Amino acid sequence: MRVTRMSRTHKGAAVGLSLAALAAGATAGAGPAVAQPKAAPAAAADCSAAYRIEQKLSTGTTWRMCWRYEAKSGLVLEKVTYQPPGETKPIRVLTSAKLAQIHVPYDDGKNEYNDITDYNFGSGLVNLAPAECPGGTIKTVKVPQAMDPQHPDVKGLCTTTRSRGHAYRMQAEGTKVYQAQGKDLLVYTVNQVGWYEYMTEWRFSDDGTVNMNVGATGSLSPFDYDAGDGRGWPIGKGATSYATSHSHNVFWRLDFGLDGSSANKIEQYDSVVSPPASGQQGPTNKTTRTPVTKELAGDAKNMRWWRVVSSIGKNKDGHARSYELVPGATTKYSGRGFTRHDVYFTEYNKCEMYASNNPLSCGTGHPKTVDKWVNGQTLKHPVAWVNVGFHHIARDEDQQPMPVHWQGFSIAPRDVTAMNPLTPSALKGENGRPDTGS
Ligand SMILES: [Cu+2]
Repeated sequence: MRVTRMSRTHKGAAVGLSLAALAAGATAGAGPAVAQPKAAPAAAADCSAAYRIEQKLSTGTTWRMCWRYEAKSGLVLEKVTYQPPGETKPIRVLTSAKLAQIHVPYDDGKNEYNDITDYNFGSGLVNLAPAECPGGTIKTVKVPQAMDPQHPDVKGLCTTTRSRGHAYRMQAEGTKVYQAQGKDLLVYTVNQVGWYEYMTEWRFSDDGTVNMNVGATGSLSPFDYDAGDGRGWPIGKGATSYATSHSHNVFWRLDFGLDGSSANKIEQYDSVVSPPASGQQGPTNKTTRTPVTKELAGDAKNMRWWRVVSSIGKNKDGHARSYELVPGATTKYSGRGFTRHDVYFTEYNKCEMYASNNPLSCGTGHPKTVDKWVNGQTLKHPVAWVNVGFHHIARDEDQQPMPVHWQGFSIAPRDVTAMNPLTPSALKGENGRPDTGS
């Protein structure tokens, strides 16, 4: 019921709770053993069955991972591996992946929230009805510092599969069509923070792509309806209720571990288009690779991208395996230092866990925000922090409930396998320069 919900504007007491959380340290929740899909024992992820997520998709790709749950970030996925058809062993992608902050500054300057660190986002895990996890399994999570301490066990972690449309299509000679319908493993939770409910969704595709998104739904805060000119939008009758505009700046922390090694390399690519030189038919485009050897606060740009490269693993073509960061739509918020950049690569430090208001004790004078952790260290074990912003100017449709608005990004395999991992057997010979038979 709405009346039982706490508004963040009334939630000062929750800060006290989060201090208690700090003292206790992040604790993993335990869920009861849940039936898992069968797997070859040798390939199972290195965690007990209750914390294992393993799914072989109908297209032949298996994703495996371990999960744990903490009071701040909520769901943490660890030891994530990808095994497409034709690979004899799981390929490690991520050592650890989680939300690292949801920063919500209101446009009138009156409120600014760090939901993950200051409002124990993870503790707000809610029960999912079976219909919210169609075809899947809802795991029980023991929630640290649960909102209702009498009931810390929450049926709140859904794992299921979903079709994603065409994985590929190719017209061959005659009437033959090669086509496949792609499948995803979905892992998600819903966490309540004030009047908002955030869906944290991880989508593992059979082609090796991982999509991570946060969806915001629930209700607009009823205490923020008097925004002045340029700071809000009228959403009730006439011009009486001006919902205050605000940003949702979401940070993810990805600790890659390609091929099981933390010693990944970072590369930045930039392409520059030039008009046709004399005698040339068209414009040209030159792509430059820049190794990122030291910590970086990166800004997205047209024709710029980054990848994380394995230092030990190669695919069967002899190319170094890598994962590319694929940006999602973002609206960068310039109000704080840590929101001013789209991606950060920092050297791993076990006490640097949250992008802002980092509550862990890193020693005297250690900064609390990710931007300040970029201070020239050589990257030996890089951690990627991705910042995706959404400026929410409310609209009439936001009542009621508020439709889910999504923000996020992807990581896509680049040379992890020598060919399309879903290649049909008839096309397995088509790798590289075509054999013209001459
Ligand atoms: Cu919003």
